[in-house]
Amino acid sequence: MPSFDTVYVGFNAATMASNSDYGTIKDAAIAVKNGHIEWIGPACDLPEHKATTVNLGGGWVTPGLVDCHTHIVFGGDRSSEYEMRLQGANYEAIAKAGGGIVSTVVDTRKASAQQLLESAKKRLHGLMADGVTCIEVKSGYGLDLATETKMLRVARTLGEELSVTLRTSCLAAHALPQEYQGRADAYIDLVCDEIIPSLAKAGLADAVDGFCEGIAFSVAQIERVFKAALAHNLPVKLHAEQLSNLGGSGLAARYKALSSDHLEYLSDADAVAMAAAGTVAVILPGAFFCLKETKLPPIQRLRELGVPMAIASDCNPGSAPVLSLRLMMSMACTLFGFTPLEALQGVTRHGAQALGLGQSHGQLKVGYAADFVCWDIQQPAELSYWLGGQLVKHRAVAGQIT
Ligand code: DI6
Ligand code: FE
Repeated sequence: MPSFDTVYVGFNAATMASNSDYGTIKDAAIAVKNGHIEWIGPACDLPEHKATTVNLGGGWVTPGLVDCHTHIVFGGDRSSEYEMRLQGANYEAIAKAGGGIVSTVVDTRKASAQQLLESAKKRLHGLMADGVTCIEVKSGYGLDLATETKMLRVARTLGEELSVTLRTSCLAAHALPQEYQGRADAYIDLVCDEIIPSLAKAGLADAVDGFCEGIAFSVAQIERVFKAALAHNLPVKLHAEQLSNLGGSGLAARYKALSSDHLEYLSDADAVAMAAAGTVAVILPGAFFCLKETKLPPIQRLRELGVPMAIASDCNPGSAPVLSLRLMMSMACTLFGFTPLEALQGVTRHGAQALGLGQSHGQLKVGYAADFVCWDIQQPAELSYWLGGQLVKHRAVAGQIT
């Protein structure tokens, strides 16, 4: 007789274990052992066992949602900037005038770790309530060693204190701090020679990210950051082609990046390079919407090339104050032409792939983490159909309902 810790029954499952459909199992059962899926299939085929059986009482179970791109740790807020943008000011002009990312840097440097933890917890609770069980959290509002370290320590604490799988990224190359005005290459020296080595040594960064853009860093500067990351065995990813085309995604592909994110201005050649490199395209509809962007990311081309497309919240105080990943699924469908299946793939298997967790998360499959959500819906497409509402019935991380 197999030994399970818990067996869940009473739901249909969208396992997402297939590349081309929901991987549906009607009237399914999931057996959990040591936080992992030990058995999954139709309840009628469940082997005899002695474990506690929990009936989830109907609905659909999907893998827990993966939000693979967030900036949830930060000080202050930028609602006044939002009001300025509504009056016609633009994001790049605000950034050039000392607002934008750099203003959040001032507030994040001032905030205590405890203040950062408390405010980030509230945001994370919001995302979790809407189905997130796995999240990536970036630094990037410190831009000095002490504050980048403080941010990633707070991120690690979030992962320890809340029931969520959490991955961190060092985004020291996010913006040029005030004290380095006119000396961008000197700041990149600091990032490569001090910040990345120190965070890597402390085990605080799981990956290294950057912002390749006119208002941030050039391809040549980001390449130096990537070299430093690889020297410390850290995988890379990039914010690229958000506001203009600099070719950052081609660089990301050359460095076998986990993902290249935003991509509204992605060139065809760079899309082809991403496909060849296996780099995930992370689509961020919240930033597109909040900045009233009109240039669409080349979704049809990415689809044709077979580039895995993930969807994330980009939760941040400037361009995307987003606390619902389901809302991003809806926007990906309505604004970008995703199908509801692609949207669910984007926040499960492809989101996990973008974090290097494709072999352990984002699918309901034997050996994978027993992270799942039971939704109060009749059809999986409803996950990108409803805007708002409370669709989560149960949420389990490592097999424990939380
Ligand atoms: N792109 C973004 O969408 C965020 N960072 C980035 O490089 C925005 C960050 C902010 O405005 O605070
Ligand atoms: Fe971002």
